[in-house]
Amino acid sequence: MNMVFRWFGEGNDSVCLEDIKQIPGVKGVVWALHDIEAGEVWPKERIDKIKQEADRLHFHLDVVESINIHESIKLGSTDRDYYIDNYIETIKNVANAGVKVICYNFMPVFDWIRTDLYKTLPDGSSAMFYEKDLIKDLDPLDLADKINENPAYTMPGWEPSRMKALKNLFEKYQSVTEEDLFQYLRYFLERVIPVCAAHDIKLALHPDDPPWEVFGLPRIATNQKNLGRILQLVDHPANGLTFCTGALGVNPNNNLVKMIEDFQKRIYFAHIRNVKNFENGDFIETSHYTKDGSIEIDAVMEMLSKVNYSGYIRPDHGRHIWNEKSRAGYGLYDRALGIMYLHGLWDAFERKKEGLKRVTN
Ligand code: DNO
Ligand code: MN
Repeated sequence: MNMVFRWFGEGNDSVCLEDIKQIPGVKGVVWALHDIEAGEVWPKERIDKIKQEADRLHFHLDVVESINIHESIKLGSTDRDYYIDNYIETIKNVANAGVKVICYNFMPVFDWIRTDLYKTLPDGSSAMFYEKDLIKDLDPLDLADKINENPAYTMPGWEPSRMKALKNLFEKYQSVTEEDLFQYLRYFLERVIPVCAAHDIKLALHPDDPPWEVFGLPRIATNQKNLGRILQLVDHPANGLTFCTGALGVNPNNNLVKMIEDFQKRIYFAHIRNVKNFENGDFIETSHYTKDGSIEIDAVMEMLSKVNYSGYIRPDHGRHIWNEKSRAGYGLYDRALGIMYLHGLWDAFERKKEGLKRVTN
C-alpha cells in the first residue's frame, strides 16, 4: 500500500506541500493541471514544473487525478478522435514524468454532485451533503436557462465556464443511452489502452458520484455488474479502476468488500472515505471513522490487506474542522486524521496476517 494525498497545486490549494510532508507515511501527492480544459494536451514544461516542486520535498508524482475526458468522447461525436489523439499525447507526456496511474471518470457533463458543500454536522464541523429531492425536482434545462441569466443559481461545485454550454450539452445527451455510453467508453479504451500498456501506465476509472442517473443523464460506473462489464470492454491489465468507497457506498446495495475481492487485480488506486446514508436517499460525508458513517471502512481495509493490495490509497474528502478554511472536502486536518485511522487499521490487519512474530522478535 502506498499512501498518497491529493494536492491541487501552488496557489490553488490552502494546503501546501510542507504541510503534507508532516503527515506520517505520505509518499506522494496526487496531482493534475487543473486549469487545463478537458481535451487539451498537458504541456511538458508545466508537468516538469510540478515535478521540480514535488522533488524538493521528495514526493513521488505516480498518480494523476484526473485527466478529464472531453464531452465529444462521451457523446461519441465525429470529432472525438481529435480529442482522443490529444489524450494520448497527454498520456505520453505524463508517462515521461514517471506517472504510473491515471484516474479519470466517464460521467456526462458533471463530475461529483452535492447540494450543500458546507452543511453543519451535529459536532459543529461541516461536510458535503446531497439532498436527493432537491436534485430530483430540478429540470436541468430550466436550470441551465436560470444559470445563464443569473450565475447565482449555480449548484455547488459547478464551474461557471462550463455552465454556458450546459443547455447545448444537455440537448446533445438527450439521445444518449447507457448502452451508447458503454460503446463510447469501449471506443476510447480501444484507442488508449495500447498506449498505456506501451508506457507502463494504468488507467483507473473513478466510479460515478453519486452512482445513479442524475438529471436524466446516463451514468454507467455505478455498481459491481457495470464495473465488471467496463473491465471486460477491453480486457487488459491497463484498463483498471479507482475504488472510491464514498462514491459507491452511497448505494447500500453495493457490497464494497466483495467488489475489492472480485476486482483486486484491477484496482490501482483507492479513495477511502465514509458517508452517512439516510433512508430517504440523502447522504452526508463524515469523518473516516467507521462508526461515524454507513460504510464499514474497517472491513474495507481488512479486505485490502487480505488481498495484499499494493496500489495507491488516499483519504478522500474530509469534513471542515477546527475552523479551517479550505476547498470543500479538501482541508488538511480531517484528511490527516483520516490517514492516521487508515494507517492504524492497515498496520493492525497486516500485523494480524504476520502473527505476533514482530512483537516477540
Ligand atoms: C472528488 C473526486 C472526484 C474525482 C474525479 C475523478 O473529490 O473524487 O472529483 O477526482 O471524479 O475523475
Ligand atoms: Mn473519490
